[in-house]
Amino acid sequence: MDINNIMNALEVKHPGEKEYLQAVREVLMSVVDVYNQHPEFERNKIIERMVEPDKIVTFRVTWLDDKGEVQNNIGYRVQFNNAIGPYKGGIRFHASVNLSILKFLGFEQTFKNALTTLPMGGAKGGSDFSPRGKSDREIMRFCQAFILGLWKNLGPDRDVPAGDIGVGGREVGYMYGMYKKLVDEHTGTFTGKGFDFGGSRLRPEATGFGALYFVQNMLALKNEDLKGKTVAISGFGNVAWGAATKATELGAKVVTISGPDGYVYDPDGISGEKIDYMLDLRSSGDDIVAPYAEKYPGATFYPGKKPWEQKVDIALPCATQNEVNGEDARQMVANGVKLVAEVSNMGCTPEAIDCFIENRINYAPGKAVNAGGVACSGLEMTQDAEHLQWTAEEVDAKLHQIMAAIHAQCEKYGMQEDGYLNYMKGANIAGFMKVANAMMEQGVI
Ligand code: 2IT
Repeated sequence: MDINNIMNALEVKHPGEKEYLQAVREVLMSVVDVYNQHPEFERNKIIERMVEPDKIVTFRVTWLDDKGEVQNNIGYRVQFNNAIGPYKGGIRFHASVNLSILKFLGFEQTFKNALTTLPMGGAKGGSDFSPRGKSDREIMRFCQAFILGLWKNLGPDRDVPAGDIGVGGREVGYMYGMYKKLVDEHTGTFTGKGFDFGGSRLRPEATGFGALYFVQNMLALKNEDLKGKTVAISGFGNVAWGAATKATELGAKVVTISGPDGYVYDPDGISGEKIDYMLDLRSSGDDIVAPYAEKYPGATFYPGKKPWEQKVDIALPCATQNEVNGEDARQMVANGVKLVAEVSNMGCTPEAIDCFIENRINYAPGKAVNAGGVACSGLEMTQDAEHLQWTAEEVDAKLHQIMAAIHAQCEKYGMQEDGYLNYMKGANIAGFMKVANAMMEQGVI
């Protein structure tokens, strides 16, 4: 495989799609050696087929705001790869959403879902609609209009969406309600649904909880655990909330959260009711964390700054892509960070990842660390299909097993001769091999 040739061809076809090209390059760099040992992959153009989405749907979403004015947004669904199962992946509502971002997310999702051990293909969708400052009724009308444009492409064995940034239980409820009305069947074609209508226990917590179970596995390999460790978390959404809850439960002290306005440092630890206060901040719809420092005077708000400047043992980026850059990474290394686990998708820039790996920091990528979210979605699909709902204990036990299995795959493919575990390489190769083998066995299609 000639990575530069492939990347050049891709750049000509998809000019300026920087997040997508970044995600593809990272995977190609990780898998090139393994790929070259399989001439049948090259003959069947596995890479060329894998980096291109199977299908992209774009549609206009027109809805009425509270003033009765007509609003237009763009809706997308990128069905990336269904070699190992139905398309599966979240929906993102954020002003920044564009095709490059959704293609990078769909590409990553394909490998992540492969790592979960469950039969799910990769997809992602969303809209440039910004939920910030919108009323509940506006959100509902937007969700309904979005589904009017998308529903024909979905189905329990075809494509199963879920939440992502800007899409939580409320939005999934509104989207699923409209979907159900249109198909006139209660098929469970969304995950992240409310528990009363087919949702899974622990789905809201699963991304954050799973991430901490993964971190436990990373630490266990070094005969360490979370007790007494300080943790920097970015973001203050659903994922940050789940991660802070579990980190605290396991004996660590979470000292930061962040928003688009800056970050909060709380030396006493963000625990108990302070964690739940995050949810109040989120539901206010303002998208800022500054009020935390007014409510809890022991904390300090740093406007316009990132939490990575604080000295901590563990850093958990939980906000969005490329939130840790090379400069941040160098500062974290200088401050003696011991472990960095991306909970956001592609949370670190390539420069930051290089810095962590060069310095032998215990670093793991999002597609391994945050896979507990979509894994729990897979468990929700199973529960819907068998018309049963499991207890939180059953779901949690499975989540533990799945995160341990993902860690084992990283270890199998990422352990270097010098004893450094390169999780990025391990996760990329493990995910790639599963999808590549499935594509090979299904012929040239
Ligand atoms: O990035 C992700 O894995 C998600 N947003 C969750 C996807 C899902 O289908 O649960």
